[in-house]
Amino acid sequence: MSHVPATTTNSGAPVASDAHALSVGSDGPIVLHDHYLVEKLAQFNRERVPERVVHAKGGGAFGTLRVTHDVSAYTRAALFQPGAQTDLLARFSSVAGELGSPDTWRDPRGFALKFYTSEGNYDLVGNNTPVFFIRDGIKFPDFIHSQKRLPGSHLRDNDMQWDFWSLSPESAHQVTWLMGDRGLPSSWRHMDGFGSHTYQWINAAGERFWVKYHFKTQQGIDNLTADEASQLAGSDADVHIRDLYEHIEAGDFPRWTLSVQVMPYEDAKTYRFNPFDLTKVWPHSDYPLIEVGEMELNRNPNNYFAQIEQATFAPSNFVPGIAASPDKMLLARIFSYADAHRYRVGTNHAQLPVNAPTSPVHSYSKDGAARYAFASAQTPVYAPNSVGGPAADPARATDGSWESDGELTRTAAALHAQDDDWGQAGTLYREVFDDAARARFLETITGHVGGVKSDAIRERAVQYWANVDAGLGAALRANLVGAPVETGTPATSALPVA
Ligand code: HDE
Repeated sequence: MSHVPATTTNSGAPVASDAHALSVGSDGPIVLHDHYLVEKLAQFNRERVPERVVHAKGGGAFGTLRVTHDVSAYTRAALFQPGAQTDLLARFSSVAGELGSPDTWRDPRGFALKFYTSEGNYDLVGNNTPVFFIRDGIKFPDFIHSQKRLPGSHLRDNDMQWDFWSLSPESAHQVTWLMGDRGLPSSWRHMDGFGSHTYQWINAAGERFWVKYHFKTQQGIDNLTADEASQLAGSDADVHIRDLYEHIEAGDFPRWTLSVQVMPYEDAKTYRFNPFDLTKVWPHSDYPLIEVGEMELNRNPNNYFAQIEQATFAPSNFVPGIAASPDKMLLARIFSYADAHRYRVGTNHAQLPVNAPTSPVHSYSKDGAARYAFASAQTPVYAPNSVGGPAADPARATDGSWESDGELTRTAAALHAQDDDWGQAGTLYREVFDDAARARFLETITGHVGGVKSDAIRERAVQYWANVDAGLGAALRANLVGAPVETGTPATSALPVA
C-alpha cells in the first residue's frame, strides 16, 4: 500500500477516524471533548471570507512581464527597464455577478495585475475597457447599487439600471463599449486589458510624463454572440475559469503585448479635453502606442482560495517611477481597495504569500490579527530613532506631484473645449463598429431598453442613445414601438456593473 501521511488535526496530532465521532457505545451520544469533530465542523463554518463586493467571480494565474523595448526615458521603475523580467499575478473577473454567477454575463471584465518587483509590489488594477462609467468616485456605490439588485425583491431591474445611466450622461462611452461586442469576450485570453486611468511616470532625471497602459491580446480579440453567451451561462458557468486553467495546463500560455501612450507633462494643461477624465480615451493619432514588452501567463494557482480568492490588488501599490494623477476616480480607488482588503481578508493581508512582496519589507507596522512576519527583536518599532531603524528616503520613493490650485468645490465644470459626454461614444459607434457590429449593438440595446417598464425612463434612455448618435436613437425608437415589454432580462442580457 502506498505510504499515505497520517491524518492530523490542524495542530498536527494524528487522528483516529474521519468516519466516526467519539460516542458512548457505538450508538450512544457523542461527547463534546471530541475536539476533532468540533474542529472539523467549526472550521467548515469558517471557510469563506466575504466575497468582493464587485468583481466577485473570477480566476487567475501567475506569469511574467518581459520588457523588450527601452522606455527608460519616461520612467525609472525597475520593472519597466530594458530586459527586466518580473513575476506577476493576474486576476480576471466579471463585475456584477456574485461568486457563483456565470462567467459569460455581459459585463466589463476585470484585468487586475500584481507585479512582484524588486522595489515592492506594483498593482495595476484595470478592466478590459479603456474607459469607465463615471468620472467621480463619490457616485460609485450608487452606481453599483443601481446595477445590482432591488432592495425588496433582490432581483435585477432594467428600470433601476437605465434610470441611473440615463441620468448620468458621462456613462455613455463605457455603456457603448459594453453593449457592443466587447461586452461578451469569448474567453479572458481573447480580450485586451487597460489601466484605464492616466498615470504618472517619472524618469531618473525626475521628469514627469502622463501615461495610459494597453495590454493587447496576442490571441486575437474574439467575442461571443448573445445567444452563445446565454447558452454558456446555463451549461458552463465557469467556462472562462476552465479555459484559462486548461490552456495553461496544456502549455498553451496566453500572452499580451504591453504598450503605453505617453503625454508630455505640459501637454495636459492645454489638451482639448481633460486628459484625466476616465470616461475618455486619448486618440492614438495624438499619442501613439509605444511598445514596452510582453506579459505571459504560464503557471496556474495551486490553491484557488489561498492564491486567487485572497489575492488583494490595490491601486495604492505604486513603486518608484510610477505615481497617481489628478484623475478623481483613481484617487478615490487609492483609498478604497486597501480598505476593502483590511475588511475582507484582514489587517495583515499583505503578509499572505500571494500578496507579499519579493523585495524586503522594512515597515513600522506591527501586530494585528494573524501577524506572521516580523522584524528582529533589535529593530525599533518607532521612527525617528537613533538605534539604526529603517529611515524614509525621499530620493528613492516617488509620491508623484502636479500643480493644482483653486477653491475647494463640489462641481464638475467642463473646462476644456471637448469636455462633453457624447462625442467619443458616437465616434466608437460610427467609426469603430462596422455595419454588422452596429446591427448587433442596436439589437442588444433594443432588448435592454425594451425591458424598461417605466415610460419616462424608457424615453430618457432613447434620448440618451439619440445623443450618442441621432440615427441610432431613431432606430431604437422605431424598434421599441409596440415592442413587448420583457418581464425579465435573460442572464446574458443582465445589465453589467463596473
Ligand atoms: Fe473597482 N473595486 N472600484 N474598479 N475593481 C474593487 O476591491 C472601486 C473601478 C476593479 O481581482 C473592490 O477588493 C471604487 C475602476 C477590478 O481582486 C472595491 C471605484 C476600475 C477589481 C473597488 C472603482 C475598477 C475591483 C471590490 C470608483 C477599472 C477586482 C473588492 C472610484 C479601471 C480586483 C476589492 C481583483 C474591485 C472599489 C471603479 C476595476 C470595492 C471605489 C474605474 C479589476 O474596493
